[in-house]
Parts: sequence; structure tokens; C-alpha cells
Amino acid sequence: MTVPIPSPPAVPFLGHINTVEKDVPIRSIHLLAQQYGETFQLSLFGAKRVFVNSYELVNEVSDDKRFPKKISAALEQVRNGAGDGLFTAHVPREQNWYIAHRLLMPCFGTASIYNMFDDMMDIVQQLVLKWERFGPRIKIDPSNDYTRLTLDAITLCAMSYRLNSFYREDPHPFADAMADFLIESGRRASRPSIVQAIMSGTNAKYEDDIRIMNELVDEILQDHKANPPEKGDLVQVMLTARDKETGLGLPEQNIKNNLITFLIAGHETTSGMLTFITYFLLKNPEALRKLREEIDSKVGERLMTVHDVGKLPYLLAVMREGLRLGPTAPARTVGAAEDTVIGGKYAIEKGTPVVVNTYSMQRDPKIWGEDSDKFLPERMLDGKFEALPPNAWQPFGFGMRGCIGRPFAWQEAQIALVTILQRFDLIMDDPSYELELKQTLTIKPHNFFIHAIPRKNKP
Ligand code: MNH
Repeated sequence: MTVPIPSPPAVPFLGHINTVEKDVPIRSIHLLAQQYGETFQLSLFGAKRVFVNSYELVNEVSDDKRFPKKISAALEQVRNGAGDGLFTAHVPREQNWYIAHRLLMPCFGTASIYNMFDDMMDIVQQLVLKWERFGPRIKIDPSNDYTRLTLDAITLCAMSYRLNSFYREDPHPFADAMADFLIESGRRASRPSIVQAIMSGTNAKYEDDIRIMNELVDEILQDHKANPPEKGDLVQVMLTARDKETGLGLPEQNIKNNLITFLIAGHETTSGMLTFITYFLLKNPEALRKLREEIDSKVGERLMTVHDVGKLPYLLAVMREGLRLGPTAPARTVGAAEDTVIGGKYAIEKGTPVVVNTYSMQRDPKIWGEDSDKFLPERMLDGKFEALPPNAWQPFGFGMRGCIGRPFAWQEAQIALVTILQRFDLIMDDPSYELELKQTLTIKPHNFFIHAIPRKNKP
């Protein structure tokens, strides 16, 4: 016997148009999850979505065969810029996904990521030099500088191109265009097409932002064709490699789509992660003290090297715990391959979008206990982390459509956090600050400011 999936009261025809706040949807979704429990359903203009919030249901739908990734309404809009790139491709329909996935997986292997260490450190040094020169009095918006860092790192490491964001007052025009493109893509997803059609100013700006993104990618490709960089990079692989299975290479349009994809997927998530971790450390002085101690005893005053990557257990625990409470990609969408039943009692029709609510699931008291809202890196130390039930920690998604950039983000975050903590005592600008969220496609702390006080002894 099946039971109906609970649903909040709705407006006729329009559905749950007022149920979910526009600015920070995940806040409403998490409140609904607390009120309705393991699952609830919402509809918007007749389109139904089922949310799964508990560990048990998320674990059940974490199955590529029963519940393959579904391109959500928002991702369908992101396709206006990223097309059939890895993140937004319709699989199995779009064959380029398989070719790009096979060609690019080795670029994110351990050896390739180690090779990017120096370039990542180059950009991290730009960040710490800036903060050092600012000195303790200047109020720093960490999320802005982390975005400079992550965007410059992905362009330098993957594309051998310097955006030089640290040498500009404002973000690079590409960064603004992309941020606005992503926000507008999200808004378009919940707007009726009749309304969309008459918003000519908004639509013109949207097209303009897509043009700006394309121009940079064209420039990078032309550069590579004219002067291939000595050190191979992702662009080089995409331009020249052939897939062993099919003998095929990637069409130029797909290469452009994947470059835009790496720029989109590769920077906001990682900069949000660094901002969350900075916030959690400043709110939890005991965790910060332990991390500091580990860095001072294992790395000391010398520059971090590639041999330190993965060797700082408390740092890894801090990063895992930061992504548990602050999963910067807070949800993903799958669809049932066939009519099915989940949790032994909720009927799901084939194709219905099922939203995996990572944000609420990673706070499920059944897994994390009654103190699941507390930042406790100890629960993520090596050994304990591996012993967690499968899929209980899922900030990088799942299965074949899981994050390809995880090792990249993981190494980059370690270099940034170690180097920053070696060089500075960080303090909050407003010690009474309580976490607020900012949401685009991803989430990060909002209105969070710090001061960076240079330490006397530094590498
Ligand atoms: Mn990433 C997919 C989270 C860093 C490139 N990424 C995903 C998914 C999640 C995710 C979740 C699955 C989305 C879905 O199911 O719809 N990614 C993260 C987080 C970080 C991150 C939390 C940093 C922290 N990602 C990166 C970086 C890159 C990258 C860095 C690139 C260098 N991610 C991708 C790509 C995909 C993806 C590409 C799509 C993979 C596929 O479907 O083939």
C-alpha cells in the first residue's frame, strides 16, 4: 500500500508559488523538511517535484540505474550557456558526455592534480600578499577574494590563462557576466514563458552575458591554437585527444561548452566552501586552535609543498565537516527511470523530478545525532569518516554524474587554508555575526567580513 506524499497548502493553478522564498530557497526547503519530515512534494504551474530529505530516502535514490540525474528546470536554463557540457548534458542522449568524460577523467587523477600544485600556489600567494598589504584594519570580504582565487586557479591550471583578478578593483568582467547569467538562469526556471517573453531588457542583458562568456572562451581557444602551452592542460587534451573507445574527438562547440562548464562548476562551489570553513573556524575557536596546532607542527614556517597534500588529518576533517554543514551545492535532481515506490510507501511516477536535499540530509539526526547542527570536525577524522554509512556525506553528488573536479577543489582548498592560517590570525569584523546565506546556483555565507592580522613568524 502506498501513502500520499505530504504537501503544503497550495494556491489553485499556480501551486506553491508563495511557499518557497525567492532569495534563499534552501532556507524554505529546509524548514519544510523539518516540518514534513523525510519527503514532501511541491508543484509550480502544474510541474511537480518531490523532495527527499532524510538519509534513508537519499540513500535509496542514490542509484544511477533507478534514479539517473535529471536536468532540472534551472540546469535546462544553464544550458543556454553551457550546452552539452559535462554538467548539463542529457545522458544517455548526448554522446559527447561519454567522450568528454573518458578524455577528461585522467586530467583529474592524482598525478595531474599534483602537477597543478605550483599554479595553484601561485594564485594563493597573490591572495595572501594582498591581505598582508591590506593589514589588519581593512575589512575583508573573504568570499570576494576566494572567488578571485578559485576563478583564477581554474583558468590558470586548466586553460593556462591568467585572469589576474587580484590586480583589479572589481571582479573580471567574465566573473560578473557569469554570476549574473547563473542568477538569471535560476530565475527563468520559475517564470512562466509568457512573462519571460515580455522582459526584453532582462533578456537582452542575459544574451549579453552569454556573449561575454563566449568571447573569453573563444580567446582562450585561439591562444591555444596559435601557441600551444608547453605544459599540457585540459584545453590541450580536449583539442587533441581521441577517445579510445570510439576513435572520436570532441567537436569545437562541445569544447567551448565544457570550458564554460569548468568555469561555472569550478569556482563558486570552491569559493563558497572556503568561506563556510572560514566562518565555521571563527565561530569555533577550539577547532581553529587544533587546526593551527596541526599546521604549525607539521608544516611550520616553510612553504607548503605537494608532499603535504592529504597529510593533515585535522584539516581534512575540518573540510569534510564544513561541506557537511555548508554543502555549497545544496541539492541535485534525479528522475525515476520507471514507475516505482520509495521508502516502501511513496509512489513515484517515471520521470518525476526528485530533488535530493543534501542540505537537510547532511543534518539528519539519525546519522549525525541530536547535535547534528554543531560544527565538530572530530566526527570526520580518518577512520570515522570511512565508517559512515554509504551516501551519508554527499556534497560532491553521486555516481557517474558526481563531481569530476573534486580532487582539484580538495587540493586547492588545502593549499589556501594552510597558507592563510600560517600567515594570519583571522578575526570576524562583527563578533556577533550569525550565519546568513546567499544563494545563486550555490550557497555561501552572506554579509560575512573578516580582518586578517599578519602573524609575526611566517614562512
Ligand atoms: Mn563539481 C558535478 C559539487 C568543485 C566540475 N559538482 C558536481 C555535482 C556536485 C558538485 C554536487 C553533481 C551535480 C548534479 O548531480 O547535478 N563541485 C562540487 C563542490 C565543489 C566542486 C561542492 C567544491 C567544493 N566541480 C568542482 C570543480 C570543478 C567541478 C573545482 C572543475 C574543475 N562538477 C564539475 C563538473 C560536474 C560537477 C564538470 C559534472 C560532472 C558530470 O555530470 O559529468
